[in-house]
Amino acid sequence: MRIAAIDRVRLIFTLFDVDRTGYLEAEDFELMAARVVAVATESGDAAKTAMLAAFRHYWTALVTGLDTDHDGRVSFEEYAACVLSPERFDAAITDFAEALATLGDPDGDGLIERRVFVALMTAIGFERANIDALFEAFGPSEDDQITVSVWITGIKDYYRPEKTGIAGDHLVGGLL
Ligand SMILES: [Ca+2]
Ligand SMILES: [Ca+2]
Repeated sequence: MRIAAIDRVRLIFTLFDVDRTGYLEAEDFELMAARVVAVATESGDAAKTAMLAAFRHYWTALVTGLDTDHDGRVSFEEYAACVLSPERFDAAITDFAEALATLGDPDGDGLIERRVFVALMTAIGFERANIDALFEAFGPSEDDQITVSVWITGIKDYYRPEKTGIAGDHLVGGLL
């Protein structure tokens, strides 16, 4: 099955509409951020604060760049336009990717254990089978860890429409 960027984007929209209003709103990002930070039990305050800021940065970028009807919320049709000009969201997505991966590395050794990865990705709302498939695609070490940099690259690739056959497609597989 060939996963297109629009399928990846659709999944993110569905997960990020935390309160199920059918729109992305500031509140969704607060709810999501709280949920993600809540499972990062081993992380320090600086990493949690950075994650909260990254979620807000991402929301601000989306509502600024995509809310074409200016109703203060982002519909799926509005959101889907992000695949047309992904470069506008590079800074916010990089910020988000780095904050999430940092949260996944509480001991700061540059490596992420599967259980921490699973906890964070489950908090975002992905299915366990998809999370494990993604972790495998990232090529874990013998002691079942992936690197922070591989995860950051994986997150950024996920949002790049020209990328196909990427590790992140495992998050979408089985859901379409
Ligand atoms: Ca919503
Ligand atoms: Ca709107």
